[in-house]
Amino acid sequence: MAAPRLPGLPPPPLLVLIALAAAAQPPHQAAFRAGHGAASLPAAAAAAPRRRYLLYDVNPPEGFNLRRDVYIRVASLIKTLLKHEAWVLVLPPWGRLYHWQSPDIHQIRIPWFEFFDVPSLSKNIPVIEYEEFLAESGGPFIDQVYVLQSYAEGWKDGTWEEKIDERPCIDQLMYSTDKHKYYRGWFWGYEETRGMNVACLSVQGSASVIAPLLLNISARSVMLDRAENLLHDHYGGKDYWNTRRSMVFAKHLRVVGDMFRTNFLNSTDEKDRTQYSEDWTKMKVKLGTAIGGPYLGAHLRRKDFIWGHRNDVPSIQGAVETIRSLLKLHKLQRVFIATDAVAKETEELKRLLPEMVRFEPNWEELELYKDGGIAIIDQWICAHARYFIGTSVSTFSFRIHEEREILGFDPKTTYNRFCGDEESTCEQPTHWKIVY
Ligand SMILES: Nc1nc2c(ncn2[C@@H]2O[C@H](COP(=O)(O)OP(=O)(O)OP(=O)(O)O)[C@@H](O)[C@H]2O)c(=O)[nH]1
Ligand SMILES: *[C@@H]1O[C@H](CO)[C@@H](O)[C@H](O)[C@H]1NC(C)=O
Ligand SMILES: *[C@@H]1O[C@H](CO)[C@@H](O)[C@H](O)[C@H]1NC(C)=O
Ligand SMILES: [Mg+2]
Repeated sequence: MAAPRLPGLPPPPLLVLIALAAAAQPPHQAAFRAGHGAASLPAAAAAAPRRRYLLYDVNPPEGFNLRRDVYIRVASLIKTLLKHEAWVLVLPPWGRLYHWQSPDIHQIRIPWFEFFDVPSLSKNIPVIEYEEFLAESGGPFIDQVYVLQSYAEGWKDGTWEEKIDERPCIDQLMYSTDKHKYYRGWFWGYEETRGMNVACLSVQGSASVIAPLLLNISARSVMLDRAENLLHDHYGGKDYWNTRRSMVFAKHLRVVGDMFRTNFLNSTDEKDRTQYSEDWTKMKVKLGTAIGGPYLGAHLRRKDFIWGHRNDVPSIQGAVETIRSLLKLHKLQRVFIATDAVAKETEELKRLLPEMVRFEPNWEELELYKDGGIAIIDQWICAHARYFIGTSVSTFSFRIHEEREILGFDPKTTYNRFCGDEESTCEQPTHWKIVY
């Protein structure tokens, strides 16, 4: 550590300096300073900075694409914390997602590098995988778990204010104590992980509303469960987009998608005028630059989106009619379809639209990339289409919109959705303009 020198004075002894630095800080921060001050001790002790760890999890039924959105909110909290202390975000392992239903493949404790490019994430905020946390922090213990919840009384007088308070737990606690008084529960499938303390926090507001509390406690590792209760600090702003841009898909998945584009859709970055850089911080493409491959990209969200007979989701026949008229309008011969439809529906699709193209993984590919990776490959191919049409209010479609915004497509080719067969107004998705 370079001792800060006061101008005109000889450097005071190091110990005095540490004491001075400590005195100027609130108690818990003083402890951290003392850690940093260990530079005067043997080198080994000083090697690892004593950083604090933020962990989080999301309500189990939430899907992959909403979870990607929660990451953006938590990242802005980390940015706020970093203004005061050294924190690192521990990436919550993927798994046990309701929609990942492919049988016989291991879909639990999946590290982030299987889906995202972790060095790219690191250019935005400090992140580590969960297994690195285990190694670095000294074991499977989380000092403090906070279960986030809303306020039992709702909004008082209907006026919105940002607030956070420790409160009794509203829902039944999903953690229970073992015979050593450690808390056991779902820690991303790591059964040996324990919580030392669990409490419930009622929260109303954006992610950074919790920062003062985190800076005021001594727990070195803190997990926020049900982190989707935090809202965006600033949805759609520069900070939002920086984090979103840093969420680069893992290269092996992009390569599979690109090979599929080349082999089946006559689409390459060069022909499509796609300007792509491996380094997201160097990418800033003017909207309208990318023209996309010679195909229509369509995301047809089915399953739970049709069970409720929602009126903003079309029948298969309705979707095919829309696809046919778009192919004609944009003079395209091919359509790439991403869908979670059941076999019966995809057969109907194939019958009505024999020329359609899908990414259909064989068993080896499915085992290798998993349901999450296959969904990313679908999204990547849709993101490179000349024209994209998605499903109303599907976060899967929203993530494709953002990807196309980053790639520099004309918004007219992106913010489109299918209309329900009987839908009268059919409002189209909002253009969330990228901010650099
Ligand atoms: N491969 C693939 N999977 C899909 C597609 N559409 C939906 N899925 C799967 O179904 C899931 C979508 O449902 P959810 O789990 O509810 O969550 P979500 O990802 O937040 O997205 P939405 O429900 O669409 O808002 C995705 O995460 C995928 O696993 C698709 O076009 N291709
Ligand atoms: C910080 O902690 C102290 C002691 O627990 C408490 O009295 C104080 O209200 C806390 N301040 C904030 C901002 O949370
Ligand atoms: C592929 O696209 C190029 C133009 O970008 C075109 O000249 C060529 O004929 C296309 N090939 C096929 C097989 O469609
Ligand atoms: Mg969903």
